[in-house]
Amino acid sequence: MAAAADPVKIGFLVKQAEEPWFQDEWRFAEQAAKEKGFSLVKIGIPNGEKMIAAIDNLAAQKAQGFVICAPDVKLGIAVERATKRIGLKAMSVDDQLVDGNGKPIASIPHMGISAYEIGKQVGQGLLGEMKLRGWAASDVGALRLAFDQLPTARERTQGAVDALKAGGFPVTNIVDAAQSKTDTESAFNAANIAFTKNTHFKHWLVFGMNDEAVLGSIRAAEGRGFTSDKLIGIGIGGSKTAQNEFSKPKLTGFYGTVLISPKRHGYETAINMYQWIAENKPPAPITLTTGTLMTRLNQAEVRAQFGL
Ligand code: FCA
Repeated sequence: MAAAADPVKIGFLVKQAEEPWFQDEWRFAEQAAKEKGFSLVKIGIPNGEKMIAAIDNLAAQKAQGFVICAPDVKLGIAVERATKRIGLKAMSVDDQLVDGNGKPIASIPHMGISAYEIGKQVGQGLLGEMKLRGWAASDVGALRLAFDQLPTARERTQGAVDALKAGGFPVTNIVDAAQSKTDTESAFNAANIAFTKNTHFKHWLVFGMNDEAVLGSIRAAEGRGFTSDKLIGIGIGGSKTAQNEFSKPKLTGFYGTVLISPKRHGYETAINMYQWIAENKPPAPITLTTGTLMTRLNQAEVRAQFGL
């Protein structure tokens, strides 16, 4: 175990290092490291084996703790065991770690998004825009990109479904498409199958767990002639994936996203971990962050509100 006088070293482990959201989290964690003068070790952990190797590696480097978004939340017990064995502090970000019964692990503090509420904002945004366009609900399909094995993903899309239902959208027009992974390509493939099976809709609403899910589906819909006037997609995130879409000269089906805060999730978790290590001040057991609907029109304003 590291001695109290050792310089503070903190790991930041993420499941999908190539995804802009995680790049942003790392960037803000770096900011915290500069400010507080600790060193930050960033490691991508695409699977359980890499995750365990990364934790061992941190211990060997005399790190005192880490922030983690695990490749599978069911690895929770493995994380808890590893941290106890080698005396490292752990906090989860984005995806809350669970035990064998699917129950959150109490010894690991967590910062995540208020998934269900944010999902509701997605659903309300889709309905609002659909009404503005005057579409008859009977002509509209709503595609739910599903990754139900991840609780935060399931809660996000459930929020959207409930908002659609509450707004009178016909439940039978909601179509599920299960992604095998949480990237754009898997979403593209899943959406393609769903569109092939449901050719009777004139318009589509699209939602999913993040911007990548929605973007992949939008690309699939566009490939079938659903231009932006027939398609409304709202993602969750607001990092580069969404910004790239918004900066295209031509409108795409990617109408909006609920902006969430990579600054809070990156900077704040790193600071929390630092204070736990250096000042013996443990993080709050659970912190849930909020989001705001962002479109091409209000993006500058909303990003500014988030300090981005
Ligand atoms: C999950 C998703 C990411 C991001 C994050 C807040 O980890 O996989 O895309 O939405 O939650």
